[in-house]
Amino acid sequence: MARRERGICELYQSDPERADRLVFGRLPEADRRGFLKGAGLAAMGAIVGGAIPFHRDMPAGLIPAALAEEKEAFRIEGKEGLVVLNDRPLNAETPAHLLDDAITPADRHFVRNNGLVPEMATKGDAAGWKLTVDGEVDRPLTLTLDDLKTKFRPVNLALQLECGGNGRAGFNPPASGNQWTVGAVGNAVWTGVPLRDVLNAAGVKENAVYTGHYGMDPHLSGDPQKDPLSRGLPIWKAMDPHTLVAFEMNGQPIPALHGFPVRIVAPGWAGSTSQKWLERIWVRDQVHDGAKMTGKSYRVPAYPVEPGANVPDEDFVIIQSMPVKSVITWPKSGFEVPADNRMIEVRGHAWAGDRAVRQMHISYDFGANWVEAELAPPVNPYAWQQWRARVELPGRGYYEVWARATDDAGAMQPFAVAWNPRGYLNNAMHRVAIRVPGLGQPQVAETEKEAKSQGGKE
Ligand SMILES: Nc1nc2c(c(=O)[nH]1)N[C@H]1C(S)=C(S)[C@@H](COP(=O)(O)O)O[C@H]1N2
Ligand SMILES: [Mo]
Repeated sequence: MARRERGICELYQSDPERADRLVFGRLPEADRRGFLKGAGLAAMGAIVGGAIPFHRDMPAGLIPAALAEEKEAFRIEGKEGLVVLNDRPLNAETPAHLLDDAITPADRHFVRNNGLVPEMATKGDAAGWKLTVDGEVDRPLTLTLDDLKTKFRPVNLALQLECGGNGRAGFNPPASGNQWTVGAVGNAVWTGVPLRDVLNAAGVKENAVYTGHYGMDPHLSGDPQKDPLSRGLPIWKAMDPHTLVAFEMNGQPIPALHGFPVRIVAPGWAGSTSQKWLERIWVRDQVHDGAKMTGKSYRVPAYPVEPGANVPDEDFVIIQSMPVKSVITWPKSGFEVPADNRMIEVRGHAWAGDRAVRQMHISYDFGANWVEAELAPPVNPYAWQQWRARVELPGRGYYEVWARATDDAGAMQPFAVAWNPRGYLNNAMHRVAIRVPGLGQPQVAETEKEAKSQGGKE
């Protein structure tokens, strides 16, 4: 197969015919039906594991279900149940109901790569690894993993990490990029050294304003001169004691996909600022201008724009803190509640960038009434918070449970979020479908309406 610059899923979305050609070999341009002839048909047969009797009716550009289910490219070892959005670079999100744990296990933590996984990470051998700290510092440093672990005081923190593009699938007109729904978020326990302590050991000069981070991941093109991603932080965020140079995830060496041996964790900010496979911290006297710091990458217009607007690059600002948000992890969307026992528990997590969540509400009548949920404090700053509520559905029918978090500045999740060109920062409320099956007349009884008209319950 030819070297692919883009993943199969993305390619099938944007150019299905070209994707077919790449996967199955040359195909006649004009005749899309019955395209599977000769070598192409044989190749597809080999891939799906058998001849295809109805190949004449198989639409061009269709990813065969067998390929989607079986092939390595669509499954990630150790990440069962995650939905792969792209295989090159690798991007996978977690279905909401698999995010139920307070601490996200590594095998359920979403993956977002901009380039390829570096060889050192795949091999899991940090022997040759070094971290350089240079630029606007008094004493440039070179640290081994051992130096990091022994010359500084490590901390353990549960930290929420959310991709800036989580929720992109909800934008209209659609924004290009991974079509994340709700699952590009996680909350693992990270062990590491506060970035602040590393910077202080090097001595940050007065004129420093930003850090620039470099990882070991190769660019998709294979060009060693190019970085897939090099992000940074303003000095004040780099100096926050919860911003870590981490070397363990949930008590284990960081898995290859999550940045082995060492990564930044800048909790509460767009996930892109949490540089994986870290090898250099360049302290700068200007805002870092590495790969995907400029243009429209991880940036949004400085002012509200109408959907579909064409906004000039110079009007974009860098995304920093993520907005208040929550996810319903139970019940799973589509859940059926028995008609004779309609009391359900609804639960999930909530988080709010650099802030804490102050209140959590749920509605099961499309937002007409809201019930306050029990909300736990974070186990430490920047950990997501658990919430739960018990509600009794009034009778048979179709319901949606909506969840809405409010942060400690009073900001709430909206029903729908304002559009932006690259589809970032979608913190619209999560909704799940619930059905109470049954025969007979709907029982969303007059009594309910009466209760409300007599002053309401909530
Ligand atoms: N070196 C490097 N670091 C990176 C990335 C990358 O592509 N290369 N992706 C970033 C993005 S966009 C996100 S959302 C997070 C995802 O972290 P995870 O894959 O551990 O969930 O890593 C960030 N760090
Ligand atoms: Mo991201």
